[in-house]
Amino acid sequence: MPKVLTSEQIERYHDEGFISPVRVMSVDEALSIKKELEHVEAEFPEEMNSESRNNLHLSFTCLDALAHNKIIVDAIEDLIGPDISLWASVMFIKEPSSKHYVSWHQDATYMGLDSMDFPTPWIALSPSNKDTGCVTMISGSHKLRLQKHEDTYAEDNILTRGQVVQNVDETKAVDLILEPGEMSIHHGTIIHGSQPNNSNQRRIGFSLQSYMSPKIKQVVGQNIWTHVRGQKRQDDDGMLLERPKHNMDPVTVAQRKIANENLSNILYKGAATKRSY
Ligand SMILES: O=C(O)CCC(=O)C(=O)O
Repeated sequence: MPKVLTSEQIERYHDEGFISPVRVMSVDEALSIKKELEHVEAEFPEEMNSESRNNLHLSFTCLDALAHNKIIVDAIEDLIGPDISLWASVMFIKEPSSKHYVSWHQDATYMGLDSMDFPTPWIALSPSNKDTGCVTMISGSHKLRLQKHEDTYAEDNILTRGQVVQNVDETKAVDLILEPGEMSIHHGTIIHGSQPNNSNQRRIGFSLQSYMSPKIKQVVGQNIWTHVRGQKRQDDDGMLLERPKHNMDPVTVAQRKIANENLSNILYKGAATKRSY
């Protein structure tokens, strides 16, 4: 018996490669997390900015709470079973009237894992729609398996390498319109991207990329995982990420630094250029 998702949603995840929308919390609750986030962003600009956007759940308790949110994790359990670890998290912010976009890509391409079958929830902390530059999915494209990606490092492309898949069947594109407090969940090989934010407000999405069972192994580089629920992974080499006891907890801030260096070594393996995120 699924805990949060309906059988129809689970079926859709397998058939189309994504589910959207799923309500995680009220609009007011999400906007109060946004407020808290913008407060810590202003207070600790070195820790959180467009270049320092990975694994922020290790620095700020409101994001740690999202990574362990019962509704999110129950939905993930409905898809992958009870033993769950988080690979990393990414904060995707598009400023008002910014040209920033995300090109068509598949997440699994540079993650260096021995499986590509894992889900990523993307939680809206502000309205995400055509105007603000919502995420768009190519329905069913997760069944294509990995496509060739060209690394462009295009200036306004906020993906690590500006990687892009060509010849995408855009007739299958579905815009994921989310209110604050709603999430989408997408598969590791679905082709997706997003357009610039043409509105006068920020578009903020927190991507928990990705939740996985301990059966999935890191085969390129070394990742440090956040244990979430059930059986712990055995491949942490003694390093376990802790949960921040308060904002900017020095223990987890130090762990974040190491985790992000490892992440960068994984994501940019063999790349000619390395960005700072
Ligand atoms: O936030 C965006 O626009 C893109 C998000 C994305 O590519 C992801 O979460 O995998």
